[in-house]
Amino acid sequence: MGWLDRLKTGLGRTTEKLSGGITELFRGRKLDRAALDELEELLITADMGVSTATRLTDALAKTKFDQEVSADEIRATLAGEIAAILEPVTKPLEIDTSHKPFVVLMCGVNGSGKTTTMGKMAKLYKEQGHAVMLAAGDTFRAAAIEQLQVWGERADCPVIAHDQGSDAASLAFDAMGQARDAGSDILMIDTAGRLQNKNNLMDELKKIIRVIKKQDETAPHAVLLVLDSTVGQNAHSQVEVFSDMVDVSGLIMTKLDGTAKGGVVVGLAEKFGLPVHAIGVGESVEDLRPFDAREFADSMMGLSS
Ligand SMILES: Nc1nc2c(ncn2[C@@H]2O[C@H](COP(=O)(O)OP(=O)(O)O)[C@@H](O)[C@H]2O)c(=O)[nH]1
Ligand SMILES: [Mg+2]
Repeated sequence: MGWLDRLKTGLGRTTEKLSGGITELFRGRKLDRAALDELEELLITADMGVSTATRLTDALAKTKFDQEVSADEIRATLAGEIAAILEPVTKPLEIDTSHKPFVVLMCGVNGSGKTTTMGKMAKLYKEQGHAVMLAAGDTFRAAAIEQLQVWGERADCPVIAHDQGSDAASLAFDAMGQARDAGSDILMIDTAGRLQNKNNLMDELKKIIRVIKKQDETAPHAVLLVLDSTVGQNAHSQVEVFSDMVDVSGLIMTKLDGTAKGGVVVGLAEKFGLPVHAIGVGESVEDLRPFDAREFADSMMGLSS
């Protein structure tokens, strides 16, 4: 299966809700106030958020108010508007090779997909010819360390790990040194995501960043917030919470395949304007890809790009 098919299949539940919903709404119908309200509600239930939903319906009303409209016209117009919202955040993660290593810090709540995404990215970067090192910075759970080691084997990348329960910052410090000694191009550092104790997590992340900067004051070069799309609107508060703790430089949206809430990506783009580097639509390496505004918008509306 090629990427576009994976994307379409992955976004299936969101597409079904949106595209299917639009078909139901617009059967030989005028785009009057009632129709706009119903459409707005549909967009909100796909987790676009209220302000994005309003913006999208306003855009439709501007050109088509009180006209007979087909579901296809609505889908095409919405896809265009959505792509326009997503365009500014479509930015693949650029690896600046003048940094050696280019340091990537992964953050996000437990279960959001940090370790898996890191493993997938490591494999992709490795295949592109970069020397990649991984650091098992979620020292809280033994399973998290083992999980990263499995990905390390799969991606054929060394994994720096300390014992469970050890200090994450000292692991990060050690990893920085080892990556430099080994001449690694990219160092990816995993972290724990225990948001239950926000202050502890904040202290831990800040300490990790402090020790990284001791070895390279320009690092970390990317701080990626991994968000589970199935949490819908809750993703907004996760962005706020993590942005308070660290300078989030970009987002990765995972598990778009498990939800009809794919609209959350659009709402996040509109509200925060943070780059969306990649999206995950399944558990395998092939299911993680750089984000593309047009592809995403068209897939969500059930159009073929
Ligand atoms: N369906 C699906 N599952 C995913 C995706 N990304 C991650 N997962 C799964 O989500 C679960 C939690 O991922 P993990 O990387 O351990 O999360 P972490 O706690 O943030 O490190 C694992 O079972 C992953 O396989 C995705 O894009 N789609
Ligand atoms: Mg993990």
